[in-house]
Formats: sequence, structure tokens, C-alpha cells
Amino acid sequence: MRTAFTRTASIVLALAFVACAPGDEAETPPAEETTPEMAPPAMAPVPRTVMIVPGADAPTATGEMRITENTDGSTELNLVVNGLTAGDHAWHIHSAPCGTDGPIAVPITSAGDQAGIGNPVTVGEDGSANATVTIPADRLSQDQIRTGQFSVHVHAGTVEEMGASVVCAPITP
Ligand SMILES: [Cu+2]
Repeated sequence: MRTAFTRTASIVLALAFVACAPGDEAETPPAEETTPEMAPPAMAPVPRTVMIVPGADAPTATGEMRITENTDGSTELNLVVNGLTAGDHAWHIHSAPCGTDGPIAVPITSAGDQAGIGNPVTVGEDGSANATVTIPADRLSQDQIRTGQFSVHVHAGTVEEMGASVVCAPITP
């Protein structure tokens, strides 16, 4: 009797262990699903946007400028303006903040004495313009731009006869 009892107990214990095994496996967490995601470019430049300041000759002008410091050291300026007279307008970077007089640091018009990089701001019949220029680092470095001592001006006329500044966009740090 004792021997038979012991054997039976051993079998029951063995079954108990066997029965445990599948339960343990079931507790193993399922493999995590990996969602493929597009990682953003590590050094993607983040543009900053400034509001334009209308001049006395274009008090109703509105617009903004997007400043993007590219990874190659150049700086892209994208100017969107409304409320100007149709036609080509000279524009350039002054070495002075808006509201302050200063010499032209970088011409952005491709004609005349002030010829430099880029093209004039061409305003359509609706009074709006969208102009973009990339300023090479050797014309104006990003360190210079971050001083806050520069601004973009759009003038009433062409580079041959510029007239007054009608719009200023501050190049903020
Ligand atoms: Cu000017």
C-alpha cells in the first residue's frame, strides 16, 4: 500500500510540473510589434519667420519672411509680401536693423551697379510677391546674421533707380 501510494504521489507531482509548463510559456509577452517610422533628417534646418515692417511709402504692405540657416552655411530668405506696386523692385540686405540707416551689405538684384546674387522682387498685378534667395556664407555668414544687425529692404523702384525703402524685414537671431 505504501509503495503504491508513493508512486501515485510521484506521478501526480510529475503531472503537476508538466501542467505548469504551458502556463509559464503563456506568460511570455508577445514579441513587440515594430512600427517602421521615417526618422527626420538629423540636421534639418528649422526656419524662423519674421513679420515685415511696412515703410512710409507702403503703409498697407503686409507680409513675412522665412529665414532658413542651411547646413552648408548659406542662408535662405523667402519673402512673401502684399500691398506693393506691380513690377520689379530692388531688394538687398542692409547692415542695419529695420528703422535704422545703414549701407547695403548684400545686393540681391542681378542688374545695375548693385548687382549681386538673385533676382529682383517681382510684384504681380495683385500687389503680391514671393521671392527667394540663398545668401552664400562668404557674402554674409550665419554668425553675422545672428547678430541682429542686418535687415532686408525692398525698395519702391528697380536697382537703377531704387527710390525709398517700402518694406523692411528684420533678420532676427
Ligand atoms: Cu535699401
